[in-house]
Amino acid sequence: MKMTLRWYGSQFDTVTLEQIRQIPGVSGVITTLYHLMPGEIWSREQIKALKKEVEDAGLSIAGIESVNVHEDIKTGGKQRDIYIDNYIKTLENLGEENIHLVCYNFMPVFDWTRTELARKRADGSTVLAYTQAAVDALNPEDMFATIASDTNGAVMPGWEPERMAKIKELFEMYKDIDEEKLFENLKYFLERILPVCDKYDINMAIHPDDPAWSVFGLPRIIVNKANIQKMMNMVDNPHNGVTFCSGSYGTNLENDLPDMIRSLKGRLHFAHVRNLKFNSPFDFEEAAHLSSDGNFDMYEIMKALYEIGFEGPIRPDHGRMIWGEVAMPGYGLYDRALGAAYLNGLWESIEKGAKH
Ligand code: DNO
Repeated sequence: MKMTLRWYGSQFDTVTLEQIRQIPGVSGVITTLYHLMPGEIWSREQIKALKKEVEDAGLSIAGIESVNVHEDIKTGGKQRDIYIDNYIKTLENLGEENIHLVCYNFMPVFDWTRTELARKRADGSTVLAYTQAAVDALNPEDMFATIASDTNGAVMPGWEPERMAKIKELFEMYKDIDEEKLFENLKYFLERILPVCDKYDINMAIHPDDPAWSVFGLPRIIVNKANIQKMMNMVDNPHNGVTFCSGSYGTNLENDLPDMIRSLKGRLHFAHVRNLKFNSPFDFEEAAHLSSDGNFDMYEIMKALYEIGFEGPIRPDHGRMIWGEVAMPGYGLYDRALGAAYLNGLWESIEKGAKH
């Protein structure tokens, strides 16, 4: 595996490439052109400039998170072919610049959903948290308002104000879309983009829905082992793979995370590893990465990745806000650096243990 950190670009991130470079064992970043909206073409010049900036800091681009998918593609709207053509053009430009991993999601309207961005834990740190009762009590517009007031000035991925301004329209687009239809639209999209992924050896890594169930009555499909198998079988191509995100699949306590990892051998292209602490099955908060701070056995998760011969990029995921840092919730430097060091430590001991 290759340890990386997510970086939103110098205009958007409080964390610098110089700081990332100093985290032991981190050699690459997972990044994006954060200012571009879903559906826009990423030009070669923009990609080249991003690459140069990262490489000048002594790091490499290990993959893109995300090239976002336009809602017309997810809903099978009238303009989907135009937006798929744009997506293909972006993939070609990434391929020409030697970038071989693209993380994306197929979540309707909202990307990840949390109900609190700064829940205080006993140690004084603040973390992202989710309570189903809060979602049930809010309508989507109010939900956006509560999120927007708590972001430490950052634009949260998937919750861009431009998109949220159109939230009613977006919900309208999904009124006839059920899970089956969403799967069909995903299939249509994948069938069109995979030839270009084959040509440039680009691994597409779909991110799970977070939380792994329907919110506000919207269909959500990338939620469990059976559905991932369905997604992979419907377009059976090794470039059609997944991002394994422990904190997203792990929201549903019925998902057996190490077992899911083992079932993804050869199709798991990217890993997000983090821990969750459950207060009840429908109230959880994002804990420190350490196993004992949450509900997941991080050793078993890393061991499963090791056992399937995972060679792709991995990143510590959302961190707690600690030591007075002010940053995008989940994406500060300090706790993610601790997470990277811990995951590297687990990996080293698993690897050496296996060789002895
Ligand atoms: C949240 C992230 C997601 C993820 C996208 C991938 O912090 O895990 O926004 O990047 O769903 O497309």
